[in-house]
Amino acid sequence: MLENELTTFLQKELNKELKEASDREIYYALLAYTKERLRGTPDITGDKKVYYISAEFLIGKLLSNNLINLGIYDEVAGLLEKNGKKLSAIEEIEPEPSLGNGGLGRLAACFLDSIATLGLCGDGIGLNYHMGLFRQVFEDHKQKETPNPWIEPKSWLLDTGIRFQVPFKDFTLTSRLYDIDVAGYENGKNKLHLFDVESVDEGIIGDGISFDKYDIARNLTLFLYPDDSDRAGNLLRVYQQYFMVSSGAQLILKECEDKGYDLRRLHEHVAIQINDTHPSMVIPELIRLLVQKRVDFNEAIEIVQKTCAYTNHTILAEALEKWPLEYLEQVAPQIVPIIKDLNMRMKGRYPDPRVAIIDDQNRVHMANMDIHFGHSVNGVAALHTEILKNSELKPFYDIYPEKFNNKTNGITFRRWLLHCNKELVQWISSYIGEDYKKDANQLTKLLGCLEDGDALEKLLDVKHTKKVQLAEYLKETQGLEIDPDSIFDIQVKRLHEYKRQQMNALYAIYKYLEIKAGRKPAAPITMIFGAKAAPAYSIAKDIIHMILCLQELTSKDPDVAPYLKVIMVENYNVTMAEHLIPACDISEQISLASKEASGTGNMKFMLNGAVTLGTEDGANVEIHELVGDENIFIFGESSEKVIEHYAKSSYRAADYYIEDEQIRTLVNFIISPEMMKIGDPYHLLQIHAELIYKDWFMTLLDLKEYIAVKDRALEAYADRKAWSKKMLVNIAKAGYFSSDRTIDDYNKDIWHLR
Ligand code: 26V
Repeated sequence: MLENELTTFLQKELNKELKEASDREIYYALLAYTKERLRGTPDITGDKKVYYISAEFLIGKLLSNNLINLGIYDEVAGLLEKNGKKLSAIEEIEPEPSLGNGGLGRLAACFLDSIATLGLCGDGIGLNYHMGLFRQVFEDHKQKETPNPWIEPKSWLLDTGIRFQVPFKDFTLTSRLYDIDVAGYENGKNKLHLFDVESVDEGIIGDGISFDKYDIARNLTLFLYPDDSDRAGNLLRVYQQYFMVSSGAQLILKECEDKGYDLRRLHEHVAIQINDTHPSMVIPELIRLLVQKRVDFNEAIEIVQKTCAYTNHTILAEALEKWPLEYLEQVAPQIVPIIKDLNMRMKGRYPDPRVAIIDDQNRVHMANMDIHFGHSVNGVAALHTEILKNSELKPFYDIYPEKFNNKTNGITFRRWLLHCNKELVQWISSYIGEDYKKDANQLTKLLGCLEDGDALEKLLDVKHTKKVQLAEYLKETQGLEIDPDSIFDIQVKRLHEYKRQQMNALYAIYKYLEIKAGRKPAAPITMIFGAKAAPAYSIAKDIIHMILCLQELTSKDPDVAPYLKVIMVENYNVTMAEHLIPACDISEQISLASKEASGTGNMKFMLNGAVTLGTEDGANVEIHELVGDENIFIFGESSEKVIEHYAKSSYRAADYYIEDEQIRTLVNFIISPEMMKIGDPYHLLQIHAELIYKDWFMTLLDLKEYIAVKDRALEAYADRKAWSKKMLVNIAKAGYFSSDRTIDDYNKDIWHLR
């Protein structure tokens, strides 16, 4: 039935036979068809609704995801195949919206999928950045940023016709609301609301990603987090944030009024989840709007407090937003008296300066405002929440122990298993049936196959197939050649010193020198990196430079190339992740303990049968507990010891460099003639010096143990049967990390919908 309907629709849309149409034509026809199907999917309704406000929604491509959630993927793929077309090729046409930096934005996207899948009434609120994050290109072994336009005349965006006025100090802008339908897995639909400024102008973009930072009316929704290294860039960020929350708050109140709710009972109908501090101004803005609607000021504060909840995603002080009051005065002076009032109330009650909203330098601590004037504060993994309670936010925990709770992150299994690894889905289903697709905990049934030699062999075959597919994909899209019979060791995530890509690069140097000395590995190794660096983060860019130099060095050296390949994929994004993750053998999760709040890539890799090589950090701790010592490779200093090092300033990288010959050799290789010939001496010297004199994230502290444990992991890979058991246990225990579980926890403890 669907086949007939779809054939008729496509033919009408294409104006020709399906066989005769190009992939691009078919993509647009399928887009139109899928939008139509989404339109016909019932809205999820409820007496209470959650609004997940976030500056980032890293939604990835939507076609396949929507087809899966609408339950029509197989039929569509089948029909295309009958006509000599491949859905996978058609997917390639879709531009990827890059509306996020990394984990935080991708988490928001996974959450929307799970909220709808669980049938909970809940929408996302964010911004419609026309260029998203930049597109990364490599030139002279360096990252260059270029714009990444993703909005085509035909896209997933629906113009709602809804407009709001957002008042700034010197002018007022009109916000336009665009929606993207979010279908739950075989369930109804919610919405992602993306606000755009009516006067935005792509024409003001100059070289690369440069533009006039002062022309707010034209630039406001051009880029995600434009360069924030100067005042103008920071102000633009505040403009974006206020524009988002004011539009969002107006929408929330409008929806309540349209339904006839009493705004004094807002908290009975609305839950607002503040995703990190970027949307924190929603608190004073809602208070302002309620007062405008004649709610008493004190009552408005109470209502807003009962409505809002805050999620913390990092303990890194430099990432916790503290806006100078003067910026807020410049952008949205109408909320400044409210913030000052909130500050005075808390100051009167809690004189401890560490819990002040406005500090003695007149900076507004956004997280502090959220904690005082929200009803819940959560961390994103068990260890992270403990660190918040016991150190980073201890003064707050002492005041409000009841507000603190943990919500360990999760990932949607629709995208990160059903969509990206159909071969593994088939393998799993052949042993435990299909129930796990709706109840991820059922995956533990796979443990029954642990002694089934045939099942284990087939699992290895699935992995090999995905490795072959990845090799083909990288060859086609980036001209990179890798050997599917080598071990795929992968580290993909944003580039940050605390994630320690530099430590992994030092391992590559170690292996290179070992091979040069005649000590060849049992199986060839392919080390794959993927990472974007913030445009103004120079050390991160130097690390990319070092890796790209190692890529050239290893590939051009005939002694080394057959045994060790180092590659860095260009423009790592969600689509690339969908290809890399299913093909991975060793998942690198090597952040300095205490610094990675959770990680979510770690969960995606585990679900796809990779074995983690990691520190006891973030959700790695929970992965370790679930799979046991046998099925993970753990190394590194504990978070307690690391925190102690910071407290006592007792780590000195230079000591390790001076006292350990091996460390010295590896670090010095960065500025060896071999490397200098390939790369830019200035940048190599920079990163060399950084590692010896600063090394703020303690690379050298864990380096030796990392090398030893990584070597053990690579050796363990040789015992194929034992390795396949590790893979199986990882897949079987991944159910806990379904974002359906996470969202169910948020709902039970914080939102209380239904
Ligand atoms: C932001 C910045 C910006 C300024 C320079 C330094 C810096 C360092 C870290 C960050 C991260 C901000 C928040 C964030 O993205 N957190 C990530 O959230 C994920 C979802 O909860 C979580 O899995 C990651 O561990 C966490 O880093």
